[in-house]
Amino acid sequence: MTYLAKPKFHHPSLPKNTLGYTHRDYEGSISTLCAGCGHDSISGAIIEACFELAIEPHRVAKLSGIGCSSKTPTYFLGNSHGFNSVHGRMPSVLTGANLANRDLIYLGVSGDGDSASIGFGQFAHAIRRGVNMVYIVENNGVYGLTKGQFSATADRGSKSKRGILNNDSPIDMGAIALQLGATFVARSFSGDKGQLIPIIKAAIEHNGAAFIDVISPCIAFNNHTGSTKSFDYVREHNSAVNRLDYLMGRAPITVDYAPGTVQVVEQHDGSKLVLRKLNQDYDVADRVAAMNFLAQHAAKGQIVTGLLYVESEPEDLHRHLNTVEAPLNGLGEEELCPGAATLEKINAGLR
Ligand SMILES: Cc1ncc(C[n+]2csc(CCOP(=O)(O)OP(=O)(O)O)c2C)c(N)n1
Ligand code: SF4
Ligand SMILES: [Mg+2]
Repeated sequence: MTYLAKPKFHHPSLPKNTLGYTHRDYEGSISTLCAGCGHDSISGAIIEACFELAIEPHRVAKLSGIGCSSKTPTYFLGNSHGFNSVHGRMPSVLTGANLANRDLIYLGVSGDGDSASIGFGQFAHAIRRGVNMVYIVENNGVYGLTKGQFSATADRGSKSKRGILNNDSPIDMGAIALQLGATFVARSFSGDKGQLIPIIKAAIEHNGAAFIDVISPCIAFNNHTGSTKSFDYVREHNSAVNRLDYLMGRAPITVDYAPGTVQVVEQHDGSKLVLRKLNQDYDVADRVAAMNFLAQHAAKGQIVTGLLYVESEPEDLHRHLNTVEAPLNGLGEEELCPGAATLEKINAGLR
């Protein structure tokens, strides 16, 4: 059996969002991952974020590759569109779907193996093209599904469960996403839902390539002493730069903050990201400073979390390509087939 269906019963007193939906309406099948796997907590955070944003489930398309992480879309948003693609190929499938229909919210879920090894090129091009999506890497430093080989995000000097040392340099997915031009970059920890849920909400509302690297310990193969992706190690070395208190619409900020303790980022639609600063010098609008900050802290063995970078006026692939607003399946024959005279004109321009 590849999945276990959940009973349909809803308790009448479950809290409802503004659409009248309960959390159950955003859940999926019962997880078959190992009990305690970090990935299940990320699924829980996605469910909570979509519930709080009162998103219509049919407006979401979940896409993934192959891995324990890539299995997780089965365990949330059971009423949404889903496509479980080939190992490392999620980004191109997502890009194609997005180009065909820009009206959906695209949620790409991947693993460190799926995105930093076989799918590294795919990841890079989807980010640099500015595909409007939320791209989540559930990063455990190993290939969990194939029994714990080091992945490309494993730190040099970290030890496998069987005592083997990793000698290769790690790929920092957050740093790479910054370098590639992602307009929203965050890092979080599966064990910190208070940080992760608002980040996911902000990423969903962002109209561009939003990348979230979530450290998500694999309790079966990478949660031992010597691992730098274990629950204990991440808790001890987590250096959060900010907390995203809330994300709201055009309403004014009513809570008082001490001067200099928050950074407010206004979005194109008038909504605001209110960031409580934990590091006074950190500026989420400075891409180059963010890259330096990550590199300096990585050299000290620290894991920088929080919203690392955001552009308030992002552009996306549709804007760059000047595509039609309407989903392609909504176009009629007239728009799709402009006729022999137009074709002749195009051909003439190529001669
Ligand atoms: C083309 C191809 N190569 C290799 C595999 C074997 N394989 C399946 S999952 C996986 C790695 C998954 O690692 P990751 O993306 O980190 O996910 P995790 O299980 O750790 O969540 C590999 C190598 C495959 N399924 N397809
Ligand atoms: S093997 Fe690791 S990544 Fe896969 S379900 Fe188990 S704990 Fe999670
Ligand atoms: Mg992995």
